[in-house]
Amino acid sequence: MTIYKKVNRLSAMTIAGAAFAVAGGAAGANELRGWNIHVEDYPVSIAMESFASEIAEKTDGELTAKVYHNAVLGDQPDAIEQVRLGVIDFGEFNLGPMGQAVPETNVTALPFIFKSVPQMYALMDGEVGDAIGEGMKAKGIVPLGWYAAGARSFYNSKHPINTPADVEGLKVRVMSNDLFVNMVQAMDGNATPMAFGEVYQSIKTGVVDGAENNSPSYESTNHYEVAKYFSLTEHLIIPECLCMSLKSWEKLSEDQQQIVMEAGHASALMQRDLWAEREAASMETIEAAGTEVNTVEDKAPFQEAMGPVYEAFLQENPGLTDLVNMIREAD
Ligand code: BDP
Repeated sequence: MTIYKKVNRLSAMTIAGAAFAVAGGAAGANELRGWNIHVEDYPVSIAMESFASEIAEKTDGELTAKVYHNAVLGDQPDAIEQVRLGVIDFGEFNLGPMGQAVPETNVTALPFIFKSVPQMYALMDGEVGDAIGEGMKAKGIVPLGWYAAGARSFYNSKHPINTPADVEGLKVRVMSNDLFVNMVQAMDGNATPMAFGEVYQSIKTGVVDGAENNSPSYESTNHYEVAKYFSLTEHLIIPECLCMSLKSWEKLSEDQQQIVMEAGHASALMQRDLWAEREAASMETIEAAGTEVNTVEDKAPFQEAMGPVYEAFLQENPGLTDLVNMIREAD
């Protein structure tokens, strides 16, 4: 762990402590605390700030919100638990790591389940999103808006990936969820779940050979400096969510709930626009830096390799078969 990371953790503890101290007194009792993993100029971060400003403005300062960027309030799986417990009031999460707590969100983390990013938005804005949202609420998380995270692709320091055989033997960092371990193992790679903030150093020192992510995250974390082969497998299209703790939500008045929900929706629309811009800018940055980007002409062998991942998932979660089919059969 780097010194930077340690300082970050210390300041996280100080911030958390200060927030509790303030919450104990009268002033600031209505300040919501929000978790974010990304750097401040990231599309998610800008949209979350806009969400926070809109809440303060529309409630005339009765309710305020502060966003803590760079994962200073902890790693993603912990933060999801903290939101469920009401210790953190809101956060912007990827539905992949959320799968450990909310089985329904795992459906969106199945490789190649969505046909394209626009299809994912359309389905999440309809019945599929509603069903997943219900699952989240049952576990103490209220979705306020579905954010974009593009498609995830593999990158590594060894060689371009064109076929599943190119993943064989590679040590690949994945987000925390058994589904992603199974996904890499299905191609005979070695998967290592690890916190996002530790990936740069781990690739640099050879603990892992690479990871997988969308281009904005590959760029904003500087992973392209240490893993120069970026192969557009686009194997995961996982939505993200701005969401609130049910416990915090229940403490709001009806008017405040409406304001928060509307601000969440508005911030999601903003984030999707910012996302499209950032994806283009990130591709330019990484290409200018000498990254070797390759398109994958034939994705069918990757999709076929995922057969056992689906089989195991449906066997363990028979209750989610209809939801899986609803997505697979959608145009
Ligand atoms: C990014 C997601 C973030 C994840 C991260 C990761 O926005 O929520 O934590 O990937 O790979 O794209 O851990």
